[in-house]
Amino acid sequence: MIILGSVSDFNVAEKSIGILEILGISYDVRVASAHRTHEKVKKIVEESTANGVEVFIGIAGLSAHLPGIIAANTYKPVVGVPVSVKLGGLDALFAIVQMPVGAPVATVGIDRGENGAILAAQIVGIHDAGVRTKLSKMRREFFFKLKNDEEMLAEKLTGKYYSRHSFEIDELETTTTKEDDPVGNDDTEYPDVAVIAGSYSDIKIAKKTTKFLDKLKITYTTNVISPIRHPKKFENFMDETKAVKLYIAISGLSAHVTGAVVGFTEKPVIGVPCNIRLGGLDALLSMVNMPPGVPVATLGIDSGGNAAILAAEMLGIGYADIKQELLDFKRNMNCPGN
Ligand code: C2R
Repeated sequence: MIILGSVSDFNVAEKSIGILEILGISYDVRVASAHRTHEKVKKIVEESTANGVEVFIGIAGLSAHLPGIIAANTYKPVVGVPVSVKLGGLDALFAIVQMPVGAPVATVGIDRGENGAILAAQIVGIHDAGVRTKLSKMRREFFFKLKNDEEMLAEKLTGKYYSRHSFEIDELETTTTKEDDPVGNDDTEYPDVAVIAGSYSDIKIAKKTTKFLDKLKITYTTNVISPIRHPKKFENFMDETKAVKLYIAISGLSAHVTGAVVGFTEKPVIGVPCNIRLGGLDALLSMVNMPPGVPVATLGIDSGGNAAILAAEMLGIGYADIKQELLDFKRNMNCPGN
C-alpha cells in the first residue's frame, strides 16, 4: 500500500510504481495526510492491515509525519520515502527516520521512490521465492546495463594518454536467490538474522539490537567486522551467513558497512547509524542516500532497538510465531532507552 502525503509527491511515487510493475507485485495508491486528513490515514492503515497488506510505503515531503503515523497504526513494516520540497529533502528525511522505539520506519534516500519499492519487494521476498527470483533478475539486468554504459563511456574517451586496461569480468553472480539454491530462505536450521557491527565502538548499539531480538525470540548470529579494515574476513562472513533472512548492519562515521553488505546480498539490509562524530549525521547520510537499485532500510541514529522491531515486522509477514511475539511485544511495550 503506497500512501502519498499529497498528489504533488506523485513524481516520486511513479518510480516506486515502475518497479512494482516490473516485479508483478500488486499495489494500491492513496493520498492521505497525517496533518490534513489524519482520520483517513488511520482508516486506510487499519483496514489495509486487517486485509492483509504486507508492506506500507509512505511518501512525503516537508514535516513528513505521514510514514510515522502509518507505523503507529500497524505492525506491518513501513518504508518511508522523503521527498525534496524544501531544504533538499533533509527536513523530510529527519522527520521520517528518527522514530522513537516501537514504531520504526525503514527510510530510504531522498526522492528514492525506486529504492522504496525494491526494499518493499525484498521484504515480501523473505517469504516469497517468486519475488526473490524476479528481484534477482532485475538486479542482474541493471548491472548488465551499467556494463554497457561503461562501454559507451569508453568510446567517448579519445585522449592521447587514455590507456585502457582490458580485463574480463565473469558473469555477475546472484547470491541466494536461485530457486534451487541449497541455502535459500527456507533453511530452518539457520539463524533468521545476521547482525554486523563495523567496530567495537558500535557494541553498545549492537547490544540493544540483540537484547530486543532476544525479547522477540528471533534467532541471530553476530560479528564485529569492518569491510574496510578486514575485507577478506567480511567476505567470508557474508558467505557463511548466506542463508539468513535479513541483515542488520550497525556502523558510525562514514558507515560503509551497510553499503558493503548490500553489495553482497539481495536480502533486506537494515542499517543503524551510530553517533561517533557529528551526532551521527555522517553515518546517517552515508547509509540512507544509497544509489538506485541498492536500498538500505535506514533507521534513526543509535536506534538499535528499532532495528530488532523492524526485523520482527519483516519476518512476521511470513512467520506466524514471530508475528505473535511482535504483537505481544507491542501490546506490553515499555522500551525506554532505545
Ligand atoms: P502540497 O503540495 O499538497 O501542499 O504538499 C506532502 O507530502 C508534500 O510533499 C506539500 C508537501 O506536504 C507534504 N505533507 C506531509 C504530510 N501531509 C502532506 N508531509 C504528512 O502527513 O506528513
